[in-house]
Amino acid sequence: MIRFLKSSLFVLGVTGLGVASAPLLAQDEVKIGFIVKKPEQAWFINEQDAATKLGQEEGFEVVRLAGEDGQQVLSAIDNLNSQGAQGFVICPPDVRLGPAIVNRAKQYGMKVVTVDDQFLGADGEPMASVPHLGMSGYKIGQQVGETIAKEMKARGWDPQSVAALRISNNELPTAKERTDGATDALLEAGFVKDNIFDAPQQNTDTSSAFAAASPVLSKNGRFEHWVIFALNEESVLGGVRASEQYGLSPDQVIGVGINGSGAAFAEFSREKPTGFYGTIAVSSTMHGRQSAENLYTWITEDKEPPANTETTGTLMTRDNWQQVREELGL
Ligand code: FCA
Repeated sequence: MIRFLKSSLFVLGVTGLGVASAPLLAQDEVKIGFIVKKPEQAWFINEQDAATKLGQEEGFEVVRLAGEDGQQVLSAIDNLNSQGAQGFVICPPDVRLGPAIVNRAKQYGMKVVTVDDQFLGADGEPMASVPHLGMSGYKIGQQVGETIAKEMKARGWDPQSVAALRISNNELPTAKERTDGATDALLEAGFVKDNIFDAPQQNTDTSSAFAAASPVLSKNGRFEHWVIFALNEESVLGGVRASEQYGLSPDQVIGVGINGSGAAFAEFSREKPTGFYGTIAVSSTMHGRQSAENLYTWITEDKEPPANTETTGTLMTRDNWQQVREELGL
């Protein structure tokens, strides 16, 4: 703290400007929050780990917090303020909380960047004023659809015999982009449009996907083969578990997820293959590290991060998962 005061005064003396406009120096005590909507999911654990590691390397502190609903997010911000944090990275539990979160941060003079799920403004449009880093949802969705189509061909499935379980979350824009991308790629590859069935999930986790998938499978028992896709691998795994419970065998199911996190590694490590064929891996390490770095640079050098950074993915299957994991630093 003494160090902090000293260097702030130094900046004041040299520039003659008020404290508010003096950027912090890198050696000052910088503290940032990293708030995530699902702290128990491997994707978010890895993001927070990567941010913490960067902080250790560069000399700033990262406070890891859960924000599973609006109330919890607002108290997390209050908590960060009382600890003297200068800003936070957040993946919000509901993108429509954007304006409320930005207001609270402004009250405290904190900087905010979003990771993964971008805020929506009151007009329902993405809040371009908040720097964002996330996956390029539509393109990654297309990779999912192309992977499924290729595997259907490899297995020699007749398109008429195949149904798609589309586990959807249309309230969340990145989720809709991903499932739209997958749908378009499948249709382009000749998938039968009427054979696509929606299973709307309440949340972005395995149990909500399982609950959404089960009734759709039982209602459409006439199909011999199923493909499964969703916004992430946790949800595809929920669909795959539902297909097993319904009595489908792994060779009747092609599930392709998105993320490439511990949930997928555990599945690929099973002795026998399951209906979870693959996942489009994105680097959660890079997401956590880069978003924290962007915020840190903003705080210390007053350099606002790019408005929107879009990341890409790589197909990971049972055959190559360890290699892809290494390449992406996961
Ligand atoms: C959303 C999903 C996560 C992850 C992230 C990049 O937040 O819920 O699983 O895919 O986007």
